[in-house]
Amino acid sequence: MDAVIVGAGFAGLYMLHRLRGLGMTATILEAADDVGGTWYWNRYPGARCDVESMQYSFSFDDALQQDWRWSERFAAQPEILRYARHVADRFDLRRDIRFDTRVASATFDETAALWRLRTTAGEEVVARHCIMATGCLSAARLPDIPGRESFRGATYHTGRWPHEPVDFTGLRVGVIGTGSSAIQAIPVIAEQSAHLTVFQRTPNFSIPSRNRAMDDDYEASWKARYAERRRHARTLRTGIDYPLNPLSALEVDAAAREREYTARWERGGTAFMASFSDLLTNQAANDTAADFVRRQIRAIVQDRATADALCPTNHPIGTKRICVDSGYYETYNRRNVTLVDLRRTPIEAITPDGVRTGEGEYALDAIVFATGFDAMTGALLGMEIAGRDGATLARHWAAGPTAYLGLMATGFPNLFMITGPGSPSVLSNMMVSIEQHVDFVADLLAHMQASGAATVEADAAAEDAWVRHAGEVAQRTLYPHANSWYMGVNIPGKPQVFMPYIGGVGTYREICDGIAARGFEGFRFTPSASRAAAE
Ligand code: FAD
Ligand code: N01
Repeated sequence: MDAVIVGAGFAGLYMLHRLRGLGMTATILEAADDVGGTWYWNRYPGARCDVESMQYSFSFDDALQQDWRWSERFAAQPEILRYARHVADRFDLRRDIRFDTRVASATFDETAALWRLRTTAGEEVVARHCIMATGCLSAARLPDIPGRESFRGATYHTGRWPHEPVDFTGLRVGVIGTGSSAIQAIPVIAEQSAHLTVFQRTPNFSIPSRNRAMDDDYEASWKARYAERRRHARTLRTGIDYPLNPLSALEVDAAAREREYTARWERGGTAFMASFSDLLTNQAANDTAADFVRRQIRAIVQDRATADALCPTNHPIGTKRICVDSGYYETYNRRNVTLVDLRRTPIEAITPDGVRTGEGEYALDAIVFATGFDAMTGALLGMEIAGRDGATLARHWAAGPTAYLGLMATGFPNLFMITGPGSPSVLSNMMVSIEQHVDFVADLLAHMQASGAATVEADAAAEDAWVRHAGEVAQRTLYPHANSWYMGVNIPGKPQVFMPYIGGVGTYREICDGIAARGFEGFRFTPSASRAAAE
C-alpha cells in the first residue's frame, strides 16, 4: 500500500480522497465503527459547532458545497455527523476504511523504508507513508478524582457519549467542568433533569450563539459567492470570514467600545473576539472586552453570589478557547440548578452516592465528566510511534511537541500529522486548516512521485527554527498567560508549551506555499532504489 491513514474524521476522509486522486493506494484505520471523528464521539446534549456551518464544511468540491443544505446557523452534532457520512458515501470512501480498528503502534522499518502499524487486535498493516489524522481533541480525559470508580450511578464523558439516548428525566445530575462542552450541555441537561449541580473550577467566558434556523437568503448569499468567500477566509487569521475591526480597543472612546461590543454580543458567536484588533495582544485592550462580558453575566444571572462565581478573573478573555452557548448564563436562574464553586470548596472525592466537597456531599444519580481532552498530542502519544533508529515520538517530545510546520517530526520519515502541534489547527476554523494540511501533504507526495523520492523527512535545523519561531510568536500574545489546554496545563506532568501556531491561518499558508515553491525547503528527500541506481 502507498499510504495508511489513521482516523476517519474530516481530515482522514479528505486525505483519502486526495491520495486516490494521485493514483495512490491507501486505507484508513479507524477505531470507531463509523466516520465523523469528533462528531461521532461527542454526542452529548447540546453539542454543535461554533463556526458557522456555511464555513464549517468542506470547500474542496463545489458541487458538494452547493448541494448540501444546513438547517441551522450552527449545526448540531447529528447533522454534522450526517454530513460526514454523506461525504464518505458521495466520494465512495468507505471501501477503503477499516472500522473498529485501533492502531497501537507504528514503527518505521528503515531497511525497507516502510511503516509497520500494529492494531490492538495484533494485525499488521504496512505502507510507505503513514498519515496521522488522529485529531487534536480526540483523547478524552477523565480526572484523577479519588473514588471515581466507586460511584454507583451512571457516569458519562462528553467526548465518549453513548449512542443510545440518555434520559435524565427525574434524575439528580452533576456536571464536572465548565469548558465549551459543559457550557453547551448544561442548559439542555438542566431542562431535563430533576436537579443539576454544576461543579466549576474555573469560570469561562461565553458568548451567546444566537443560533437560529438557516435563513434561505443568507444561505443563497453564501452559495452565490462561495469560491470567493472561501478564498478570502483562507487568508484570514482564524480562517473564518466574519467582520474584523482593524482598530485598537484603546484608540476609540468608551462609548464607541460599548457600541462595538454590544453589537457583537447581539450578533452572537466568536466574532466577538474580532471586536478590535488587539484583544489578544494587549492586556489593557483585553480588559475592556472581559469587563463587558462580566457585566453581561451580572445582568443575566439574578443571584449575586452565583453571578460573581461565574465571572472569569484569572485569564484574559479568549486565551482559553472562547465558549459559545445557547442560554448558558440564563440556566443559573432556574430553581433546579446549583453552582458549586470549587475554588472555594474543592472536590475531595467521588463517593458511591455523589460528589463530596469541603462543604458536604452532593447526592447524585448521574455524573457527566465534561473534563476535556489530552489535546493535540494525546492521540499521537497514545500510540507507540518509533522512527529512525527506533527513537520514539514520546522521547522526541519529552520536553514538548516539536515538528516542522506542525507536519513532520525529525527522525520520522514519511510520517505526517494533519493539524499537528505547531500548526494553526485548534486556533482556527479546523476545516480550513485540515484542507490546507491535506493539500500540502498531497502536493508533497506528488512532488515525490515526480522526482522518484522514496522518503521525505523534516530537516532538524528546519524543525528547530520553526519551533523557535512558533514560540516567539506565541510570546507576543496574551495566550501563554492562561492555564489552558493549549499549554498542556490540564494534563498532570505534560510539558507546558504553547502548542498551536498562533501566527494565523493566512500567514501560515503563505509560509507553506513559499516552502513548496522552493522545492519543499526544509524537507530532506532520499531517492528510491531505482532512481538511485539510474543516477
Ligand atoms: P477527529 O475528528 O478527532 O478524528 C480523529 C479520528 O481518529 C477519530 O475518529 C478517532 O477515533 C481516530 N483515532 C484516533 N486515534 C486512533 C488510533 N490510535 N487508531 C485508530 N483511530 C484513531 N472545530 C472547529 O473548527 N469548529 C467547531 O465548531 C468545532 N467544534 C468542536 C466541538 C467539539 C465538541 C469538539 C470536541 C471539537 C470541535 N472542533 C471544532 C474541533 C474538531 O475536533 C475539528 O473541527 C475536526 O472535527 C477534527 O477533525 P479530524 O479529522 O482532524 O479529527
Ligand atoms: O474541555 P475543556 P471541553 N475537577 O478542557 C474542568 C472544543 N469544543 O471538552 O479549567 C474539576 O475546555 C476544567 O476546569 P479547569 C473547543 O476547542 C468546542 O469543554 O481546568 N474540574 C474545565 O472547566 C474546546 O476548548 C465546542 O479549572 C475539572 C473542564 O473540566 C475543547 O473542545 C464544544 C477537573 C474541561 O474543559 C475542549 O472543550 C465543545 C477536575 N479534576 C468542545 N478536570 C464548540 O462549541 C478538568 N476540569 C465548538
